[in-house]
Amino acid sequence: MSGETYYLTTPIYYVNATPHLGHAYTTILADTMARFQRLRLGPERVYFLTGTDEHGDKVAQAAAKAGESPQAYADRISGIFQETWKRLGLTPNQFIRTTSDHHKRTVQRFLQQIYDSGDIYFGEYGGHYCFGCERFYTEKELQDGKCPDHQTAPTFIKEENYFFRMGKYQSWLIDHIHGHPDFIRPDRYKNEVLSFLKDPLEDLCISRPRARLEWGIPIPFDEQFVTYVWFDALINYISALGWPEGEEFRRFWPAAQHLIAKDILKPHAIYWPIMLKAAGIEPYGHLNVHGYWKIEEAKMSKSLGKVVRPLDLAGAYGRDAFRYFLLREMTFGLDASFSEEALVARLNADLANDLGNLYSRVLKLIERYYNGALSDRPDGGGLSGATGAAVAEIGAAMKRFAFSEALGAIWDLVSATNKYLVTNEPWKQDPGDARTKTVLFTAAETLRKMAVLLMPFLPDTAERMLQGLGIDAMPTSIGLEEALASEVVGSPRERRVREVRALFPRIETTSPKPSRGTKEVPAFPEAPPDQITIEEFRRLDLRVGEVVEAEAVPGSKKLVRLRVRLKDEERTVVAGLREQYPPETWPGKQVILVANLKPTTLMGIQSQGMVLAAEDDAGRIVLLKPEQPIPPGSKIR
Ligand code: ME8
Repeated sequence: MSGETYYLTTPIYYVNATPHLGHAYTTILADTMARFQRLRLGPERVYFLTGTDEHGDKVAQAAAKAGESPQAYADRISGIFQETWKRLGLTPNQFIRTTSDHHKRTVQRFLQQIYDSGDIYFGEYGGHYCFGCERFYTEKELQDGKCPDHQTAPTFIKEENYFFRMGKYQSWLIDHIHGHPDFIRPDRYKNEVLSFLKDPLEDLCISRPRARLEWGIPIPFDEQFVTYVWFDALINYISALGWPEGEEFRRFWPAAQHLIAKDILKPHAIYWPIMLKAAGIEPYGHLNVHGYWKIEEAKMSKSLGKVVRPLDLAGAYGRDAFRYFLLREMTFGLDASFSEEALVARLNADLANDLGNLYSRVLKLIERYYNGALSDRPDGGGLSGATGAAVAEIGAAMKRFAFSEALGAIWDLVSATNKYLVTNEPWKQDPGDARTKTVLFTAAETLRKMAVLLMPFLPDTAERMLQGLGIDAMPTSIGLEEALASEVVGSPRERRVREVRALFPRIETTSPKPSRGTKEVPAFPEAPPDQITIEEFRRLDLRVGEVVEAEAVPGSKKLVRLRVRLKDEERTVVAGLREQYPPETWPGKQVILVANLKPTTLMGIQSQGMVLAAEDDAGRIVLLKPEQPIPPGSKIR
């Protein structure tokens, strides 16, 4: 294998706000790509960087508003970003912070170098400054005299500053973009940049007087000034790798790819390549630009009060379901609309129905027919054409960051497998027939390959699928094709299944929201506030469940994690009843479960329902159970 490496970065996010859907989206895309490349090239050849952007006016103002020092404030918000990525299961190799000493030294070194080579000069500038964007606008760029992004009037500021000679490199940049057709992709963004470059490029003001802004990296050759936040921030992409001498810089920089949204195209497509050129560093390989998530057609932003919190969504629906929706719903490069209804619809249709049912169906048949072990089957290749097609399509799509297409290719394989089963109907055949065994073995083998293909996209689900198929060792550094074929990921000659748990619970959508533009219709006939109508009561899906296993939740005195069987599915339920009912007392018990409770995460475990108990005035708690045993799943009316 060649020495191919892969270096992928996300923007470093401002710490003036906590993570929202947009931040989560870019970081999840990058994580998916990093996992994909790790599978393809081996983990040691891949480097995935994210982090936080902590200097500048915006952050200084947010800190002042919060009544904290800028550093304490940046520490706190950066910590929330790091914790959020951890809880979403994201796997960056490094989380960089621009207030780290290493980064500050690198920025100063970079500045000194281009100052020494004559690309920075001192001068006076008067211009329209937008504090929200932290930059000057030309008359032409303003819309009705206002900042086009913030819709606020800029402040006219005249001051002395340091300037970077960007204009000098304009024709070099235009030539570079023409010479490397996918330097900026998709094409619409390349065209936008080229059209911007038709006008002469102004030099970039790269300092801010300390008298006006303290919160920045001091300019090494003039202590009266700090560095403009964008000039500081962009350098993170090389300071993280230890530029100039770092071994990681040498290995990974030649394979650099940036991932951003369209809002920060200009600094990445224009300032950054020119900064690199001026410092004698090769330009990055590709700038990959995605569109914007909109909520009800509005641009999502804190100021508009439309913020979607990634952890709330991942907690409610599961982090893989959240991840799946984001990856699948947005065509790379274009905008998309976010709604919780659309997320639930995809979860029910694609995950619970198509993939989840296929998986449960195959594993249950193998369990029922062969006690879970299907061995020495001659040929598991009945779907190898469809699998090969999926692998090829995924590889091609991922080269273009077409995540949605890559998932589409996996779902084509899911459909092909479902169709194969419907055609062969193993559930109607004699388990002893060689053909029945071949069909089920082929389906199980395809599920195994599907799980490997899903690893970058739905990592938790892929792991559960492989475990259900009796495979514990996850493939790592063996290449995608090898991972599919490999004995490392379970011997293709034998397929054992373990307990079958539903991969995704279906989310019941009993009260569809009224469509936009219509008057809100009350969902139920009105009742006095302390009473409920029979219709309201019927919305509760109360079921009898049977506890199959129970264990204490580590780190909690009260919580116990239960596996509760309903008719033909199992749920994980976290109950706060451990003090009254220790884990060993649960197995075999019948309980009453609120089965359509919105899932919620407790101590990192998703709870899919609630067990009912009664409490007397003295606080004594007893569990409710059916008066006589009744089949699990029975409905309570
Ligand atoms: O611009 N849809 O930080 P930032 C999709 N610190 N992605 C979105 C989004 C949306 N509605 N909103 C935000 C900065 N994003 C600078 C970057 S890099 C050297 C410095 C994502 O916190 C998207 O990745 O404003 C976008 O580019 C980024 O967040 C902007 O994050």
